[in-house]
Amino acid sequence: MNSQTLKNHQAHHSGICAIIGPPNSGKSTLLNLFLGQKLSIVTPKPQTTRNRISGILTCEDAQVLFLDTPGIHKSEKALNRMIVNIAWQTLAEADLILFVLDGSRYSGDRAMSRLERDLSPVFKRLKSHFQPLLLAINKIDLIGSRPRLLPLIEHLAGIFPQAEIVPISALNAEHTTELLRLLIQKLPVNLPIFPEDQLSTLPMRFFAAEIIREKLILVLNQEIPYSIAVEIESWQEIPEKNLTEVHAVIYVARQNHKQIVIGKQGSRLKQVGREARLELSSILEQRIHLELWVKVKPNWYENRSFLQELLPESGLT
Ligand SMILES: Nc1nc2c(ncn2[C@@H]2O[C@H](COP(=O)(O)OP(=O)(O)OP(=O)(O)O)[C@@H](O)[C@H]2O)c(=O)[nH]1
Ligand SMILES: [Mg+2]
Repeated sequence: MNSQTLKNHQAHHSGICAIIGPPNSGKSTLLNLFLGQKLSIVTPKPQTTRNRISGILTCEDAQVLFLDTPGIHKSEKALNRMIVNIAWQTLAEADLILFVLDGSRYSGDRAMSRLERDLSPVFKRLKSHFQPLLLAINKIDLIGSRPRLLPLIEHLAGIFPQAEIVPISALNAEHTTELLRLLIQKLPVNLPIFPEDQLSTLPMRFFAAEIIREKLILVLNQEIPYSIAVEIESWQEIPEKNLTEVHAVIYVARQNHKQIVIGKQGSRLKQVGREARLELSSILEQRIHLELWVKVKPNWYENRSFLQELLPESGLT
């Protein structure tokens, strides 16, 4: 069946949807909701996502390759600039752009000047992309009365007259089905690209490293979560035992961070290991033997070859 035949009968849409927006706006939460499964890590701290995360949604009339991206923000730090670059680069590959912003931050007093201050350079750059644009105003569950959103909606409609604007709550799945339907209709009429049971283009070991990093971010404070990297050193599947053995290294940037990550008598590291193992085990439906090591790699975020390994899509050569 070719795409013309599909057009004449029930149209099947497929394509790439890039999910972008400021840090902490709920991009990864929304991706997970669309997929009906947690794929991208989520924490209350900004700059959680560091890579481009692919998630494939297959339904009867559509297949969407979602690309969740790191939050776009301004920073002097090389690592942050690299991860923001990953987000912008992703747009070039997308058929459709889904921009997610935190509506609760832009409602109420002085909200529009805050929006201008935070996002006007981002909007300017976004305007140079010509793909269809959907603007999701997220976290509406945090906004007491809906009319408080009107100035934001009007403002966004003024900047992006062609865009669809949809207020949603990714946390409570409010208006997210409507958003997904809209999004699918805007994708090209095309056949599916991936097998229907494929959930991502990334390997499981990548997600294992992310799960460990998520558990670390959740137990650590201040700047430490931002100077941690996780790498899977070995991954061995032993089918006859229904077991996977995973060895992972947690890199910290400073000697004194090592003890903080390990905790008193290893308690913090044990907690992280236990939580990551349980999550991995339930995803893979098998037993997991997880070993974690903490290594000091001084200022790893300035080490180009290490960064290249860690963030292969950053464009670093
Ligand atoms: N109240 C509320 N909280 C939300 C909603 N969506 C996401 N959150 C919360 O916002 C925080 C950030 O969510 P993420 O999905 O990690 O945000 P992100 O945009 O992927 O963040 P980065 O990866 O850092 O760019 C988490 O604590 C989420 O639970 C929502 O609709 N309502
Ligand atoms: Mg994220």
